[in-house]
Amino acid sequence: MAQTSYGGYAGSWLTVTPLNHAHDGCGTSSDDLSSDWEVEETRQVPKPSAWKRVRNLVRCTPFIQTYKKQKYPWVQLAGHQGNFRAGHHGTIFKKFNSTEVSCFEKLMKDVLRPYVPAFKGKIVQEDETYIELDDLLVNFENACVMDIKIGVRTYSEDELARAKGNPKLRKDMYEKMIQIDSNEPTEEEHRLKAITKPRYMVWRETISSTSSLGFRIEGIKKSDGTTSRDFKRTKTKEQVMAAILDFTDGFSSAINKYYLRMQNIYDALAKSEFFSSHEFIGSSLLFVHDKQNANIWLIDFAKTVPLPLHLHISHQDPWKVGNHEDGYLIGISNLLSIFKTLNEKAV
Ligand code: I3P
Repeated sequence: MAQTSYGGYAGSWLTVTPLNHAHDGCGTSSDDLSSDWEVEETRQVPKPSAWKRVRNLVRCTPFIQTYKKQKYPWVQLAGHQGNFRAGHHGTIFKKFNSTEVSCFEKLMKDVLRPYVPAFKGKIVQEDETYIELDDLLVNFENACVMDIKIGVRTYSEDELARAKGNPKLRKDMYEKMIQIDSNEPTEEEHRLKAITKPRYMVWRETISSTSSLGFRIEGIKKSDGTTSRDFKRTKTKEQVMAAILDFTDGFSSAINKYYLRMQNIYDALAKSEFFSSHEFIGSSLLFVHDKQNANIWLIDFAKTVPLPLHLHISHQDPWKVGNHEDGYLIGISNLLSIFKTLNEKAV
């Protein structure tokens, strides 16, 4: 019942019972219209055309994944909508993104290989290019899924430079902002009814745990089929712990299994050539459990790029424009400590 985020665009993947929450559904959310709203700063913000609205609705329609006679309805909860489709036996197709493909090609030869979905190659279907990945959920029964985006920032240095050079106003991001805090926009932003993407992304990082803890919960799907993306203000360790306890409620062995897997991931990162040579932006950890099993994978590499030649990053030093630090290990260390505490409480 869950799905991954896609190439081309970071974002999380959760397959969920379709349309549980109207604001998480498709077609009407501002997420779906994001690129359609992009306008030059001085121009008036246009409304999306009727066709674009229909197109977005169509792209969001959930699909049915079948594996070993089980059927899973899939709806993408986070990130760019409409990027996935059912794959072959036990795989999914994700829209092609060259940055992500380059990562997967290297990851298949790296010590991180056991911690990422297996990459099966490229495939063209109905004039659209996809990558084929193992569906991480096929071996779970009625899977519970949580997506956590890692790192202290969610935009790349390139994106920031591009945005500075050519600032564009986003009406959809203004709307998302006022839904959470109508007092946040400046008078000028209220007048324009639009904000720039870096402005939104930085604010979003600050109100959630991204800037303070180096990760944020993006979405959770529980075993009863309920789903939530309502974690934009989940900021403190205590709030994160409460969300994880709720996520694992009734699954007594999950916390310990997650804790052990987090330790393994931490150790593998220390040995990984891929990790030491890349800047990880917008990449997530996908947590999946059922009554028997619990596992974690690294997913979403559409904004993970090779570091400039001869540049080394610690993945935990503070970020300053130009130093490429991503804070990935800050997030992993904090998550490890959270799971350690929860594990100690559980025994
Ligand atoms: C989105 C989130 C995504 C980002 C997207 C944002 O905000 O920050 O990571 O996509 O930008 O709208 P939210 O989670 O609050 O909905 P990228 O990481 O691909 O930039 P977009 O609307 O330009 O796709």
